[in-house]
Amino acid sequence: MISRRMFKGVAFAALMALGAGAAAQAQTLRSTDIHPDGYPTVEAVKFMGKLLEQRSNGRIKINVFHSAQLGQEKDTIEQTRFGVIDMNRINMAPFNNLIPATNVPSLPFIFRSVDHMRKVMDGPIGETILKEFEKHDLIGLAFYDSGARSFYNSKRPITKPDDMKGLKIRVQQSDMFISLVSALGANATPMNFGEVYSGLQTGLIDGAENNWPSFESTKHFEVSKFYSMTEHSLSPEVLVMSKKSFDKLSKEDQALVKAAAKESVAEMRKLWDAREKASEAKVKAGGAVVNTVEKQPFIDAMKPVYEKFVKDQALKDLVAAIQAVK
Ligand code: BDP
Repeated sequence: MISRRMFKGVAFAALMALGAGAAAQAQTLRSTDIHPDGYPTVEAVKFMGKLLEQRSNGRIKINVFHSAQLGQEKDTIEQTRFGVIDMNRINMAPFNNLIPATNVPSLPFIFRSVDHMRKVMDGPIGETILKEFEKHDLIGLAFYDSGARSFYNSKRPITKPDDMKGLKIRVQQSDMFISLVSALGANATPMNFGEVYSGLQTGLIDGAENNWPSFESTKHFEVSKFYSMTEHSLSPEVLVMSKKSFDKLSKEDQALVKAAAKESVAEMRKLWDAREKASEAKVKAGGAVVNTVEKQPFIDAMKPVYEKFVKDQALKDLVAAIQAVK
């Protein structure tokens, strides 16, 4: 026979267990991306979400708010730091002013090739840069590819640095990118990604710079047809988590999140490589006028950017370490 007292005790324990269960129960992380549904970065985070859901038996999910539903990149950084947004897939450039080390992989011509970039970002140098985010209430989870950024404009093909003189070129909100464009004699205009199409259309700006998939998905090629393959920056994408949100997870769940993020990188690259080709074909069919350039004059013209942004020893060491990766 169970006494009244024992029954009470059992019932209490059962309630507690229920409570604990509820606390560790289903939680959905809100992740932001300015790109549209189907874009490789958006799909990669969804892929990560599926892994997490499986491995946590459905407890942890990710809801990807694509198409800048939660705001433009610069604004979402603050919201992620405060924990209003749990995760953010964003380019390195909007972090350049806040986190000095993020300038390094955004630097003009720092990488010899995509393979070089992948090797560096996957290795200890990448880890060092991810760690830097922690000083700013963020957990750096992984880097994604962003192809090569090249200039496009509505006026003329760019074949040499001189052709850039006087053009009004939109850049991301990064002093380093302002300086990179200024080094060519163009006028840099920092602007949100979402405002570039109308900026081009109204003539507020003459051009911008980006990779094939972004040039295509934004339809910028419709209003800015000269796309010149300067390939001046491979500035990677980064996936970060709010430290506030991360700290709320158990140690085990934190490990799950970190592993799933890392595993989404290979998937992202697979999607990216295919999308680059598809976007190139689409843009060309859409009437873009594409030209190649001799890179050396651009490399030379952008040297002052290094002098200005790679001043302290830690950054100098990072640059040297990247260059030493074979
Ligand atoms: C795209 C990046 C995105 C940037 C955008 C831009 O994926 O994160 O914000 O360029 O130029 O390539 O703003």
